[in-house]
Amino acid sequence: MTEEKPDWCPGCGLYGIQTALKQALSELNLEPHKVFLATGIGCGSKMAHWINVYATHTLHGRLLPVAAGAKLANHSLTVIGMGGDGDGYGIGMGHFVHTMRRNIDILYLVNNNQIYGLTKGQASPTSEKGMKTKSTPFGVIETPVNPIAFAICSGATFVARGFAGDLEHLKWLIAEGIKHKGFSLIDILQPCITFNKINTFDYFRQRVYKINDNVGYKTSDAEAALKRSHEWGDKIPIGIFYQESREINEELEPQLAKEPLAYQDISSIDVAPIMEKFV
Ligand SMILES: Cc1ncc(C[n+]2csc(CCOP(=O)(O)OP(=O)(O)O)c2C)c(N)n1
Repeated sequence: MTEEKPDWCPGCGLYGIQTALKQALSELNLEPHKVFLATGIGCGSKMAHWINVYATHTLHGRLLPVAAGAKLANHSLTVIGMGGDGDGYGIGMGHFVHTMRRNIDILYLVNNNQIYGLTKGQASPTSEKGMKTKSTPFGVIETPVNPIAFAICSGATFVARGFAGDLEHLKWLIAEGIKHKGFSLIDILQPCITFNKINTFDYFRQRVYKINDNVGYKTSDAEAALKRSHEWGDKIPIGIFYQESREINEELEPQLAKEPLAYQDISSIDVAPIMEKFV
């Protein structure tokens, strides 16, 4: 963390995400040195500089391999990844699917503003069809990625959607995501007040509703969650869509059973033959 203050546009949804994240970490009493945050490249990815935890600002679309590597090196850490929809659902999509199916115990926050913010307003994989942007002056022609449906089908064991305009709910989701053992995705509806004039705070305030308030909704039912994930229009569901308990990658790796790799004594290992071979 630096002494600098966030340079996000005044009114950006990222301030809400930052507050909810800080409050969740503090309510869980997680000490800063026990948390590692890996971010990609984008407006939201600058979060690495403005939260008092260990953090690395990685490359565009590459935060998940870094987060997974950190978790495997020291699985006693709480590891969080954060990046934009362009970062995670575009260039980073390959990493996204493989980290989910491995079920590595990390929380992945996607600040989904449905636009490329940092590079000033090009269409992203979640921009709505027909949306006019700097890169699509006649409107987006592709069908947007549905991250919730994709995550449910790819092996994520905690799949949720939050809204940057509902801090209490988002804080709760983040805390649940951290407590969940396994890969957690929280796709966060994040209005970009400068480059996305469609999906605004008002747009979401009129549409979002909380699925977990519905007593009949079961987060263990993957088929129901998948069906719900396709709801996007006059009503937009937020909350925990799906949650299951499955063995995590760290439990299946025999080398990690004894203790975190970072703490294992390697003084008796003779590295000379390896050095001879490669150097
Ligand atoms: C390999 C690579 N390709 C492209 C870029 C340029 N670039 C930087 S951020 C960005 C997209 C930002 O959008 P998003 O990931 O949705 O994050 P946001 O800024 O909206 O938070 C792009 C294309 C880059 N830095 N590195």
